[in-house]
Amino acid sequence: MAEIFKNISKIEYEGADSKNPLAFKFYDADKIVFGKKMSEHLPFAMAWWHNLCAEGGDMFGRGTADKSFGAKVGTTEHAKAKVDAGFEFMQKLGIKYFCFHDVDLIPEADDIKETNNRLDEISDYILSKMQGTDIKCLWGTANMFSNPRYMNGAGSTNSADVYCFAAAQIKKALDITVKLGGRGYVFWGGREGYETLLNTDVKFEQENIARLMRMAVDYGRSIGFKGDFYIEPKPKEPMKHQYDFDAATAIGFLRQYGLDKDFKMNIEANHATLAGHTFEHELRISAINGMLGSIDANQGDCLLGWDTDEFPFDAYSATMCMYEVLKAGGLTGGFNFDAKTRRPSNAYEDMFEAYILGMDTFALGLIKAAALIGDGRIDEFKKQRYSSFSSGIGAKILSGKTDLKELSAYAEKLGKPEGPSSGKQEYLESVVNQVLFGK
Ligand code: XUL
Ligand code: CO
Repeated sequence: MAEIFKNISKIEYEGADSKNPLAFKFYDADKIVFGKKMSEHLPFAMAWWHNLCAEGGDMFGRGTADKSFGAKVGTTEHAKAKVDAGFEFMQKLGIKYFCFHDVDLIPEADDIKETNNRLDEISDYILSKMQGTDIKCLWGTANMFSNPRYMNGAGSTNSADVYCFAAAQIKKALDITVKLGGRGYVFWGGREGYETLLNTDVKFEQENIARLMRMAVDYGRSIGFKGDFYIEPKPKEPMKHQYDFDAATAIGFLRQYGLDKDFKMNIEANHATLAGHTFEHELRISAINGMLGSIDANQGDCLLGWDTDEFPFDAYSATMCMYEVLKAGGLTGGFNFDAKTRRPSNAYEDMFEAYILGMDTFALGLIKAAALIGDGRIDEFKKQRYSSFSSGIGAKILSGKTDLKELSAYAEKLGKPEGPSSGKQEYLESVVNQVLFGK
């Protein structure tokens, strides 16, 4: 088969002093950091939709990038050319996973039976490409937001017929995910929300979404899917309000409907910031609830109010992310670059340079997070900060063997509390800078 990215050879690690744009400066796959190979800490994935499908169109102009890969767009040959391009791309970068929506793989037909036939054919082709490589599927999902039938939602639709189409798409996407050995299955509810409460029965819609998720779990388990289901929280866009607003909301929803044993979170950095949170906040909330599953690695622009899906460049943010991931003991999923090159970055090299940037940023984040933990000052400070609960009345509170009467008597005896001690934020921030930039 003809090489597609002709002037680009395998991307190698050349180190921080390299000036070669097509080399890794920080990502050194086999290097041991914090007890494991970098590649084990960082199971990177390629997002089929941005990398192989999106041509850079926006609301004001059409695409600028050529993603035909030598075939006529919209044909079976094109679907296969995307697979060829994707595998060549992943192999050249040393990426071991990919993520997909059903309709990223093939053009959707008018009749769902025909769509499913196309999905069977292309997934056979992907499977044949996987053989002889170490490339695997990280997660699959069904696109239940682009087709006009989902204008009122998928699980949250007012139309029982449309609900059945959502169910059919999930069933097929699960079949393919299992066929390709996927580690996870994602629900991102882009249309699961509302534009106005005037026409919306929130309780009814949420119960119907939960029913659909329950059926997905039951079907998935019945065909041997052993991985995690994920909710990918996002507060808004395209809907004004989305039910999976943030990790805390999604975790509450899963617990309410008894889905928390089968689901974890897929946290996307840009979704976190749209919800008014930091990336690390969403990771922390997921981790402390035992639900940190996977990550959509990208970044937003704090000056813009929408999901810009930029390749991660912010080394502070990546460090804070990897600090949370290391503290949580790693991910069961991976790091999917749900990110697109900027519209004017329309050359093949830009696709590679974007992934090099993303992989290097997370490698840097990993190295620096390990250094922060190794330095120990932050963890030690945090431990000390709560030390009044290690003995005396504090320990009694933690044991649960006290009550308001006893605590009130204790307070009256003291008359006035000591402290509390300084939070020392500025000192801790300077420790971070020292670890990041000191020699
Ligand atoms: C949309 C988004 C999706 C999900 C998968 O903001 O992040 O691409 O990752 O449907
Ligand atoms: Co995403």
